[in-house]
Amino acid sequence: MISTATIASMVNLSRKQDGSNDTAAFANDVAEGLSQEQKTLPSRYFYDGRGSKLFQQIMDLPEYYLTRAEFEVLTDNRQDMAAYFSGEGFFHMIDLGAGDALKTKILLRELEKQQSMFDYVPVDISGDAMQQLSESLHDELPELKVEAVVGEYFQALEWLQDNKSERKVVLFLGSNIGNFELTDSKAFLKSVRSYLKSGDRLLMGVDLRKDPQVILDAYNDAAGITAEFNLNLLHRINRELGADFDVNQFNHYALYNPQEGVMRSFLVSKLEQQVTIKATGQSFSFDAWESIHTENSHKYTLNQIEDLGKECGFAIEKVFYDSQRGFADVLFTVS
Ligand code: AVI
Repeated sequence: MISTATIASMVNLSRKQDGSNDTAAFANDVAEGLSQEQKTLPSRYFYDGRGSKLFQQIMDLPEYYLTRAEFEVLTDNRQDMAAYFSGEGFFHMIDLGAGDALKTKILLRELEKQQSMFDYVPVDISGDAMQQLSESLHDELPELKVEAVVGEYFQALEWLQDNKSERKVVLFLGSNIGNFELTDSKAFLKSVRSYLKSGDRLLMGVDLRKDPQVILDAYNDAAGITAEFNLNLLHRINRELGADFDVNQFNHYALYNPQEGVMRSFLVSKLEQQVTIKATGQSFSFDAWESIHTENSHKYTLNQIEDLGKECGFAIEKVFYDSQRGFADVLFTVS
């Protein structure tokens, strides 16, 4: 194994390193969510080690069209995209939530092929993921300058503001915007915009409205992987917060509302039961068939995306679709 120092620089902005208490924040969020009338748990806690592995499996499922569709968009349009990015000289390519960057690598290879002048700044909350990505890029694209950032999106953008004055191309792929509430997606995009200036760009992956059955199947797969992914949240609370959820007594339930364009996921208690969480010293009661709301995945029309961008200071430069027109990577300039 190669040490990171020799292959790429890695900046760690994560709160973990200064000893601050991530478990306490998790415990607070869980207690707050379960105290509400409609119980809720934040979907960002899906991604512990097991949850991330389950999400990798989801992306390979026949029903989960999103990842394949975006692969197709990036593969079919890579030359065009690279030309938009590199037309005006050197830039930093900032990949928010990079993970294993399998999709971004399509663009990285093309940019290298076109001899574009850029460096790559993957950002992810997982230090392990950034270490592995730095190593794999060193093997696959040894010429590429990589500066991985471990931290939250906004910590990373703040850091970029202080450290990188050159042109920026921000990637926010994979329909991650869809997991935000509308107010949060506006706040997020406005914040990204505040770190950009004229000539900078944002490429954002969005899942578009389509046959409701296709969407429903994607979040309720026959193999039950999405159910495991959703239920893993309870396993994580048991493990990390000393809770006693009987996970077998909860069902995964996914529901798509075509009027709102929102896929909602729930965990439903099969019976009346009580759960105790040691970390907070609290107990929570569940009625039979009471639900915990765990995730929203928004599906958009292009008009909605255009309006959302406009409100946040972005103008659409180009929309890249997959062949089914069910998924788009939207290229924005700052307006
Ligand atoms: C990460 N995110 C875009 C996925 C989605 O489609 O909302 C998470 C996911 N949840 C269930 N399946 C996949």
